[in-house]
Amino acid sequence: MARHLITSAIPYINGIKHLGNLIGSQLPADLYARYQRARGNEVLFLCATDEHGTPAELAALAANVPVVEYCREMHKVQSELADAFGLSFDFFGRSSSPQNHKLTQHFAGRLHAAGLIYEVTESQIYSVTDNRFLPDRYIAGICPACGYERARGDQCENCTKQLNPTDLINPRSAISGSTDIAMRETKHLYLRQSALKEQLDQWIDEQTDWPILTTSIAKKWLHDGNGLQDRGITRDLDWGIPVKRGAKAWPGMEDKVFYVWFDAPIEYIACAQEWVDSGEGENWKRWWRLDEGADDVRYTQFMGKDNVPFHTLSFPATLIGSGEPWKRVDYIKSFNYLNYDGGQFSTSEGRGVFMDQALALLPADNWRWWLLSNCPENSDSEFTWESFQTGVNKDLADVLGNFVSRITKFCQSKFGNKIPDGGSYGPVENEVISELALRLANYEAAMEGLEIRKSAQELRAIWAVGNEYLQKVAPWVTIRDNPTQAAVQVRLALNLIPLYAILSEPFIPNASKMLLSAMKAPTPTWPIDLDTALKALKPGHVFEVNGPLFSKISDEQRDLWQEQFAGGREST
Ligand code: B3M
Ligand code: ZN
Repeated sequence: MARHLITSAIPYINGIKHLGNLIGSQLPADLYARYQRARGNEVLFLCATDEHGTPAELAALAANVPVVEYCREMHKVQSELADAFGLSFDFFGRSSSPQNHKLTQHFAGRLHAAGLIYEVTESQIYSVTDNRFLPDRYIAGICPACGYERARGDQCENCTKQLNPTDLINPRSAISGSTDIAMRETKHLYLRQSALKEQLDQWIDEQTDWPILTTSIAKKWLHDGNGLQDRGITRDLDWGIPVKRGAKAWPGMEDKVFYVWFDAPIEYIACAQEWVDSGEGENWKRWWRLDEGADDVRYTQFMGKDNVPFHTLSFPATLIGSGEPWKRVDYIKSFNYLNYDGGQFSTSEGRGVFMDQALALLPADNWRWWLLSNCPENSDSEFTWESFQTGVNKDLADVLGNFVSRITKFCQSKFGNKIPDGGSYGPVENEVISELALRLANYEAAMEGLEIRKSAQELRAIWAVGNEYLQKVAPWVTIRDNPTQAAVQVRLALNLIPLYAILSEPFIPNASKMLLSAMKAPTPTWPIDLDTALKALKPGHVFEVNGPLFSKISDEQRDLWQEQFAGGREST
């Protein structure tokens, strides 16, 4: 039995996530976790909320609640939405947990002892009106690259360029809007990533099977310009993990906290500790410590492309620099962006479809299927209402749903609610089985290789085999002259349903559950032997026909939704 540690990038706490966020990390991570569990492998699937940094403080300010309370509430909201989307985390932690405080300070202490942290006195933007420094998103202004008026101190949301607060034109405070801004000196800690460049470079070179998107971003940061830059890992903020060396104070750093990107990846480890401390897990070290049994773990991370530098360079630098035997990632699956109807999804502008809104329209499986089968894997992709309608209507309703309802209804009308007896496979049945065997192998290879769109295509093709078979043998015709022959046709087709259920489960877990319960079938297990699987429902086995599995989206509905969502939502 293989052991899989799987983490999704941890979503910022600042509001409900949109579908672009969801498909960029959490949903594909869930697909993989479900697939590996179904194969009988041991899986630890972790995610958390990313609660520090300026996004959290600003969102709390806008909501007019203390940041501690804001984070507690939003963690609950995000956790409930994750459940409703079927995200099967073994634990959904919080980067503000005591475990993460302690572990982050521990890493800082180790890095300091190894000579990998140094102090820098630098000029930073200070708001006289607000009486504080304005790091990252506390500062807004005009993007020097594209002219966008509401660019933030860390990044322009319009053109995605990474920025420093001092790059902005006409900077203003994001808290008060004040332009009474001065430069003041402040002291910060820097992580000497440059000292680890050789080791990181070599490690990235060894990852020959990683997606190009992942390695090309890592290589760019390693080699562009002056090579890998050291990074500031502290901020002048109140909310965050206090700067300490292990349990000891850090002289001169008393009023500062660690930068959100320093503590957020450490939460992957702390999350496993939270899982154990909550009483759900037993031993986090056998997942994370190479000296305590983690050497046979395969660790896969999922994230959007903007997160890649932090996972290929900064976080590994923290782990390597500690000098301790921490498990490092084996495979990084990264994603491009999902766009929304001719533009970008945007949290701050409320543009696009957000997780809560999506579930108010249709069950999670509809969204899961469309998002996964159209995920921005090799390039950006785009959500349009028309494409969504097509995915739901054609794939789910016409192919899978229609197959199930056609064969169950036909059986019910001719043989009753039970698997009919008699007859045996002929050439057509054997052909169906060979085609399925081929497609199943393709599907497994694509899932193992994390080629998500390809897996979806193979799955769709597997569903289509059922319809094609029915079309070809036409049991409704066969039954007139040869009821025994019709019985074997119906029996084979009905046996495809539990097979489809297990293969589809990672994509559409609820529909899969409904199919298994309608067929009163035991969950088939991997490895799938088709001959056995397709005879699992024996003659006489009783099943129950339920309502349609998926409803179609009408043109009117589609147009209505498109219009409703055109205005955007109030930003959260
Ligand atoms: N919260 C950024 C994001 O949600 C950040 C990821 C952290 S992963 C350690 O895109
Ligand atoms: Zn810009």
